[in-house]
Amino acid sequence: MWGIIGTWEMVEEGIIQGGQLLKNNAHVFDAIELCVKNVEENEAFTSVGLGGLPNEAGYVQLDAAFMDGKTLSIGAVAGIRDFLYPVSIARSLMDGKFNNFLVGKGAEKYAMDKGFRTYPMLTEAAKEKWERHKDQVKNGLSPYIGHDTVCVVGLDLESNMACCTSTSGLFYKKEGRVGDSPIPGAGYYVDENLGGAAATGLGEDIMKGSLSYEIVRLMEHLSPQEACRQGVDKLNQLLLDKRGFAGDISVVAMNKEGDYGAATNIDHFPFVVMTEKEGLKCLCVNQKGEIKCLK
Ligand code: SD4
Repeated sequence: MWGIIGTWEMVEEGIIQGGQLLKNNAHVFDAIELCVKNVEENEAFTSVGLGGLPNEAGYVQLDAAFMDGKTLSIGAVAGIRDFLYPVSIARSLMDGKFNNFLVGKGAEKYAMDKGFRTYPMLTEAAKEKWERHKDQVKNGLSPYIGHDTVCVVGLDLESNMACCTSTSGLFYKKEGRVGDSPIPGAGYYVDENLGGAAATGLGEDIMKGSLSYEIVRLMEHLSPQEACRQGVDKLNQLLLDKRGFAGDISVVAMNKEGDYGAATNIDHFPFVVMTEKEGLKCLCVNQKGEIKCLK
């Protein structure tokens, strides 16, 4: 059995590429990395990699992570700039026993030393949007728009599972701000005995519930769909009870059988999945848990 699931419509082409690899017996690491690289290098997407919207200081500040469901190895980078494929840097950081999660200058030095490809990640379009936004923010608009992390969970024919994330984070975030996406347990988690889950939305709130870890644990007794629904509903309610506000929270998950699920507390959360059982599906889920086919 093989399968791959990812967040938002932008992931469709990458899911098809990753799915093809899995079908041909590739290792899950290669399939999910290819999928996310496809999103990172596409400058049309304003929330991941090239073309990502900049932080308050005006540059694109990137976070990415990779996790192996067999060994629980984790690799992650946060707050790096001007590397084309942050996900590949994160993957390579899984290898060592120490120094698996690097931030800022240290992460950039590591990536340079390892020969990862540098690239000017701020496009003209993103810069223009930043210029316009800067003026609007002065007039009291919320800075936190234009966010959508790519998160992918995969299962290969040898039953290996892994997941990864990549994001430019929230538009106009403070310099140095890190969200949930590179944080294990919050933005992603995978234990191939159970399955994997990954989250997108307001990192500050997703972290408060260690949401991806919670969903993976729930998959011990529940289907991925039910685990996603319970995980999101519980955190959403907890945030409302304790703080009177819950930011956007959306998740995808897959288990070792290739069954999948998704849940959200927003009106419309699109996701894309390709499995041996069902082929390619572009779906969306709403906060009631209703799933619709997008095409
Ligand atoms: C963050 N979770 O940096 C990311 C942003 C995101 O959909 O996923 N938005 O908080």
